Amino acid sequence: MHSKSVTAPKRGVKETLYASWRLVETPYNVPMPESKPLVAVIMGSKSDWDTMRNAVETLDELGVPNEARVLSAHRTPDATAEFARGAVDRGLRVIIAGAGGAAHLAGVIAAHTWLPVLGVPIQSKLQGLDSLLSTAQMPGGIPVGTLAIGEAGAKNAGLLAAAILATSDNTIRQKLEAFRRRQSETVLAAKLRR
Ligand code: RP5
Repeated sequence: MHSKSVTAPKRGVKETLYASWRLVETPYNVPMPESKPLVAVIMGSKSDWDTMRNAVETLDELGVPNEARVLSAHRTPDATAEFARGAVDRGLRVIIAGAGGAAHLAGVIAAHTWLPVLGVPIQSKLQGLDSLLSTAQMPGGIPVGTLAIGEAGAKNAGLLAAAILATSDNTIRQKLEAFRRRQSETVLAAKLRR
């Protein structure tokens, strides 16, 4: 696994212990030690990273402080609940959760926090239909905003998280508006070969 040390900001002993996982850069654990994360990108397995990195890259492009990590509703149920219960107090404002197959991660996280939770169904052995249905079909009372299956869903989860934050953050709003302008210009500039 690729790993690269990054410079740790000055912290107290407690903070250093708590934040130590964020100070080592790996493909499955993306740190932003300089900024307090507003969005968490959680995935059920490291095998989800190729999909979920689209959410992280979109948030990075829009300058939204974020963190990414693996937590599983089934394989690490206690750590998942602990993360979700502590999310508000840690300053998180939106949680993106991607999982595949029997995809309960987004729903379980939503059960433990009132923060907006955006679910990304991972492409699976059943083409992601199992992931889509198990993420989207929440009982009334505990919402999960479910995006499209796969990479488009992960990218859109990043954009939607930024849009939620943009309602109260002018800097993110400007970056989001600029992103949309650039996207429109690219589409309108498309040349078709005959
Ligand atoms: C889910 O099971 C994960 O979100 C992943 O999409 C799927 C398979 O996980 P691995 O067996 O690849 O770890 O919980």
